[in-house]
Amino acid sequence: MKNILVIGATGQIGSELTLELRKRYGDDNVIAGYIPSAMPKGELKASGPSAIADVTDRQSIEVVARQFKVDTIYNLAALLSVVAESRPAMAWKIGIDGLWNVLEVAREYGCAVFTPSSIGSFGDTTPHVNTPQDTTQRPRTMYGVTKVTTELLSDYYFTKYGVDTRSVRFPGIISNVTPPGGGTTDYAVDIFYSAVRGEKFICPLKEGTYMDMMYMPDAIHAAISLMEADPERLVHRNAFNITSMSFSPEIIYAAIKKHMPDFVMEYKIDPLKQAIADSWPDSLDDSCARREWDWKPLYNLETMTVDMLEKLKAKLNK
Ligand code: AKB
Repeated sequence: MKNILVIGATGQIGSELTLELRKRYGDDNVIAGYIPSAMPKGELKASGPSAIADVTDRQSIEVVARQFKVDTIYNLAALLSVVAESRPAMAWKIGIDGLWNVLEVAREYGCAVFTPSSIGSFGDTTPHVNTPQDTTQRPRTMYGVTKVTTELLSDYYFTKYGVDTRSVRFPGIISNVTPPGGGTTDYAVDIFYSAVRGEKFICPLKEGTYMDMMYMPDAIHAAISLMEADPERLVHRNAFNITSMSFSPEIIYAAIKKHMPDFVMEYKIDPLKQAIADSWPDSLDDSCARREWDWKPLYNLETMTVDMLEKLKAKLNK
């Protein structure tokens, strides 16, 4: 039986991942790790144990690992790309000093560790179309710097100490539960909220700005299946390219407008977001993930759009 700690359990991915892990492994075996400024609420709080687990405080992670006999850690603590540019020191402290703390605890207590990387680990000099698994990674954002370092440090702990580290490069993640905060791909979530609220959407990125995206159920499925994968088959570890779809603002706008013909989108470009998006891939090649652990997304743009609109209408009483 697994005992799992999710660090960052109240965040965009953590809030849904924790509930899914509880369904699979039992409510009592999945601990929602949080920091005091982001306490679990509602179902997350009621359905299982929670504990303070602050990546910047190694002892807090160690206490939870010992108390709950943790054998697997999903480490989701990070600042997203746009926020990280305004708070680079904090991005490093959480992303890398924090990861170091998690890996040290994992080494001592024999835990497997999942720490996501991102399409943000690529940069201007990376091939942008069908970006290969193994290619140039020279990002110029602090977010990208922390993500490449995450990949390297996680690989280091695997080869040097045998810590079972695994990771994926998440694309933009679209969800109807917890909104993202401070990412470059956030527009692909915000556009759905505007559409359902009957508001005009002001798009911060130019027409023709392609990025990889994924619906949350696929992102959660990816994280769990990679951690369940047969280690003998894994040629790579940190981190696998994965994707479900690649689109630009006008394409997602058209997909929503098909169901909501009165919806209006206008452009007002945010130069920072645009520069970051331009440095990221247009589309990833995720064949290694497909080959090594049978990665296969369930949703495409159309099926995600239908589900997002339905769920958000119910959530916002529209
Ligand atoms: C961001 O936009 O910063 C994130 C990411 C793609 O890693 N959603």
